[in-house]
Amino acid sequence: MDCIFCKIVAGQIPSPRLYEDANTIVIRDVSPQSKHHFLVLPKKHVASLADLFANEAEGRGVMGDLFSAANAVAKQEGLLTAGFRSVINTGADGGQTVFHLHLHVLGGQKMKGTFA
Ligand code: DGP
Repeated sequence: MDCIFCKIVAGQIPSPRLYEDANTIVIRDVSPQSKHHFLVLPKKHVASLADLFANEAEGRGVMGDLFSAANAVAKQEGLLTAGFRSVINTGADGGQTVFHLHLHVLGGQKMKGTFA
C-alpha cells in the first residue's frame, strides 16, 4: 500500500518519534500550524475516522490509544497546563489530505478561531 504514514511507521521514511507505545507513534507535522504541532498515528493502517468505526469495538480502542498518546506527548512537551488543541480531519470536506488516520495536537501558543 502506498501510504506515507505507513512508511513512517515502518521506518522506511525517517521521522523522529516524540513518543511511541505498542499501538501508536507521535511525530512532528512537516508543515506546523502552531509552535508545537504533532501528529498521533495508529501503527495499524486505517484510512480515516469514518473507516475506523466500521468495527465499533476496534474504533473505541484505537481512539482511546490516540488520545492517551496525545495526552502523554502533551505532558512530555509541557503543554498540559497551558492547554492544547486536538483535531481529526475526516474526508474531503473535513480537509483530510493524508488518508491514514491521525490526530493533530497543536499548542505552545494561544489558539485563535475554532472552525472554518
Ligand atoms: P490532514 O490535512 O489532516 O490530512 O493532515 C495531514 C498532515 O500531515 C499535514 O498537516 C501535513 C502532514 N504531513 C504530510 N506529509 C508528511 C510527512 O511526510 N511527514 C510529516 N511529519 N508530516 C506530514
